Amino acid sequence: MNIAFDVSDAIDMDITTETSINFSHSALASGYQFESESYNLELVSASWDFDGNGQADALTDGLMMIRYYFGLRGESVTHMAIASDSPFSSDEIVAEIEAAHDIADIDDDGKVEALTDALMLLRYLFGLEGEMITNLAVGPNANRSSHEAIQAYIEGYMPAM
Ligand SMILES: [Ca+2]
Ligand SMILES: [Ca+2]
Repeated sequence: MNIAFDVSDAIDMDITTETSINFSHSALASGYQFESESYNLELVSASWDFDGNGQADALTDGLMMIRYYFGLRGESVTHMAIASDSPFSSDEIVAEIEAAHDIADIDDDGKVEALTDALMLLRYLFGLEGEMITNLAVGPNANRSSHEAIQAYIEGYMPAM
């Protein structure tokens, strides 16, 4: 079972790093007992702002993501693509891209790829809209394929203003 949680904007992720998920029953079939174990959910903030300068931009964050998913590593990912006001080192930025892997499957086909997910993010960050984002870039097995859904998904992980 997969459960998606939306974390309230009122939560300061610098202070709150985890929360307990508790389970209780509302109905019990006769002859059965309910047993539950609480789950500690780690809160991880994620956005497309890999270089941490407060904005997600095409020629920095978007370009670095597509390079990473083309298989580049280390400074080949970040060369000439880090925002001048980024507080992060090259290694830290690559770690941020890796940490965002869980959100990076934009078309929800089970894998993150340069010419689908990363390309759509890059197009969005260049300011394209609608089908201009998704044209020939949605994987054949995508579970998220409409340009409306994909644009909304990308917007959901834009860094907070
Ligand atoms: Ca950025
Ligand atoms: Ca994908």
